[in-house]
Amino acid sequence: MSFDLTPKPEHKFTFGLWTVGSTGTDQFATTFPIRAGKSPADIVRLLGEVGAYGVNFHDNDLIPLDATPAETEAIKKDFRAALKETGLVVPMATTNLFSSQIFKDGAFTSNDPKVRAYALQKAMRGMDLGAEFGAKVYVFWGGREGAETDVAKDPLEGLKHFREALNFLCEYNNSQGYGYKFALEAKPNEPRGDIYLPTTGAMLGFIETLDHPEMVGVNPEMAHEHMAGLNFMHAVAQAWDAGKLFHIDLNDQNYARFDQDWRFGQQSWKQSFFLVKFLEDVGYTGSRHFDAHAFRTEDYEGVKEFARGCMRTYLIFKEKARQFNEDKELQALIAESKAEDKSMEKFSGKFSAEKAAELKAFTFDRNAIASRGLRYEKMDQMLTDLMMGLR
Ligand SMILES: [Mn+2]
Repeated sequence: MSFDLTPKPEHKFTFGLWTVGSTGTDQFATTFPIRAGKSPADIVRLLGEVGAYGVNFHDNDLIPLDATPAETEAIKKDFRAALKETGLVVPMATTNLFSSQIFKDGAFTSNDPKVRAYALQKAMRGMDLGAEFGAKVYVFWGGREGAETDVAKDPLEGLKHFREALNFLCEYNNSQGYGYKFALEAKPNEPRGDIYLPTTGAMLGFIETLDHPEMVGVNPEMAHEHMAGLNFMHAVAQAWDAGKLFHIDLNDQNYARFDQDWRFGQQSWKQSFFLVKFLEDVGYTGSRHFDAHAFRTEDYEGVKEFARGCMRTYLIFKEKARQFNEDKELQALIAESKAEDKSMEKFSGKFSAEKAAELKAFTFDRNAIASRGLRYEKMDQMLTDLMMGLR
């Protein structure tokens, strides 16, 4: 093997405190903790040891919900010291608007105005905390912004409340001079029966209805789109095309299952390959954030293997993408499949009445065009060979 698989700062590999810090309980609390909890500072040290670039947090990953001011200051001091010691940065922060019973029917979209106001307060305090550690991206994952039944909760009202909250927080961002970019993360369901704005595409449509659409983009998560049975890379491409790919959550997942949050590349080699190739080809420069958990079978040595594996697999696919792009035979077949034809140029691009008239009058040989084999079978097998090290 001739290529370097060592994670480096320029790769922008980040993990959440909640990812490698997971104690292995599941979301239904049917299992007890498997690993003893680590302090935020010790999680930073673990990430430093495996070579990560950054660490992200929810407000309550760092500061427990009911911490006293003295406890809060002590935790921040330790955390800051660990960042300094390891050189890790905090590119992203977010709010936990889902783990407290007050959010049983949502946060920003709750029917109860007291809950909505509390959620806003919590988000502002979370933004203060993130800014204190230099975060520039603020993620919103509305885990409980949804319903099990539409009998009393109106999705139109929900969207209105969600919009009002984001508009308020955009103004707060400006008033404090934080310079955050907001990134909305979609998920189709779990923990709610249905979560509003269930896909990245839905989020992209919603963003255009906000007061400050330029401040708001998306944080697509691989597992969440796969839960919905969708092609993740296609969602990411749409976000990129819209100039809205502000952050990305990498992990893995079997299609149409519960939120499995596996190590990046564990399951879906090909989808992961195309995703990495996309990010590298377009020149995405944001964080490659692994929002995933080690198996519940693991001790902290296994957690380190998990974290190293996420980064290693990314770098393997990055190298494979380079090989793909430099594979002359493959590239020739791709070019051939596009059947460049200069005589068609007159029909493309901007509309004109003359062009439309000429195109309407043109005769196409439909059978001849359709009879051409595109050789996708050959290329796809070549990709398999390439990925398996046979090219
Ligand atoms: Mn996520």
